[in-house]
Amino acid sequence: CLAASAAAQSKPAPTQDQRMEWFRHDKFGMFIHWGPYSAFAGEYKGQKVPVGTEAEWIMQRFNIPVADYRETARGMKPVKFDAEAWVALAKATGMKYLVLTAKHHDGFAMYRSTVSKYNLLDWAKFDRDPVQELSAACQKAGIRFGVYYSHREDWDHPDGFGNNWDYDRTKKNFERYLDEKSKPQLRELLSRYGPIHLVWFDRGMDTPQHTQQFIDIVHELQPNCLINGRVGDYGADLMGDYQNMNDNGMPNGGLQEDWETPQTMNTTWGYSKFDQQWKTPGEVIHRMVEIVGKGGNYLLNIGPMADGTIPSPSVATLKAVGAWMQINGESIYGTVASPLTAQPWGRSTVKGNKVFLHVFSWPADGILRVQGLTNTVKAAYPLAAPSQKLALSREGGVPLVKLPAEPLDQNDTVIALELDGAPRAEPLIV
Ligand code: H79
Repeated sequence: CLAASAAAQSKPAPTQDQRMEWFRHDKFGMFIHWGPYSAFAGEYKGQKVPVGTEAEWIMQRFNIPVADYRETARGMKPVKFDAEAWVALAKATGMKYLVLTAKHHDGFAMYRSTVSKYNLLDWAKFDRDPVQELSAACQKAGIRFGVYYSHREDWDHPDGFGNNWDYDRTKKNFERYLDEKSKPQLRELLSRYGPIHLVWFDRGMDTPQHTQQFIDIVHELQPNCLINGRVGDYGADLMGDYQNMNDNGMPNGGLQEDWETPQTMNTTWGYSKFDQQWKTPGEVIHRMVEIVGKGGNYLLNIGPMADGTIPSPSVATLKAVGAWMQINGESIYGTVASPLTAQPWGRSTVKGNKVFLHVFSWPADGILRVQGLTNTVKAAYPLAAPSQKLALSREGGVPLVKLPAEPLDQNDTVIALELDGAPRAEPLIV
């Protein structure tokens, strides 16, 4: 009886491996940067945020006074916001998780906060809660929902980090900001919206003590929730569940820890009406394959407009990526880092006894040379036409695959190889 009640009381905390399971499988998520900066759209009193830099930093870049920024925030009316349509787009793209900026550095909460009136419902009098709606839509669609929360940086609160144009740096009481706003808001997000699968912190704490306080809050309220590596940014050991690359960063390869890279579709995270430097579907697919082939996750950002419209070039690109994923998703989900390095024709991903060859540029002679692979190859076929078995041979130890006459996809034709065991590679020059 005693033992039974003890067991009911203290369910053992999940191990890190258990918490990480979905993340390791899912590989591809949608990041959403959306807040009052979206209403500025890259311009303040005729001053333009340079294309190639972060439009969501407009308040800091032009030292916009809090009072001014707050006026624009008050006008945010996302009448076209459609949580189910956003989640449907993520799903159609093949994304498995979604992370919304619940509060970015500007300090504005995109949900009903009782901690601070500076939020979409109380401040802008928009009577809908995007965190609630997206959380519900994600649950319905089987997408994992996460929140971005700027825990250290806050340019609205007098004691928050970062705003030294309105506030005197020497008079700030950072602990007060943490106690009054940052920690209580994190608690709200983790206790009011059902399962939160990931908290994505940014510009982390500069002491391990502060970092641990935020980790403890997450573990207390949602033991299964993941915490990204940027919860602490002081350069010591990783304290989150996985490591983040720099914004838009790509590792050379060979990372031991779990990792994810956040990336943009143009060059900004928050919406800018000036930035039309969109990546093509091919570029997005090639990045995804490189990231996943190096063992990482791809968190790809959209920057909706203030009214809730997602810029149409990004929608078109995501749909094209989704069409490719529909056919080739098997070569992305549940894969692990490939032992093969980049090849003249493309890259590879690995799952069990299969290696997926991603052919970005079609060899002129129609023969695919798989440099470095030492396994016996049992069968080869395109993922887009699995019944089409491809002829195999070997030349000086290098496996050769006779390709179909034409690429089956203009960006990436995936050829699956069935091997005699897990893929092995000759030591390659890294
Ligand atoms: O949320 C996104 C970015 O806002 C955030 N991380 C991603 C996910 C971020 N954190 N730090 N940074 C970006 C570094 C930003 C530095 C700069 Fe700037 C912002 C360089 C240009 C704009 C500040 C303002 C320094 C120069 C101008």
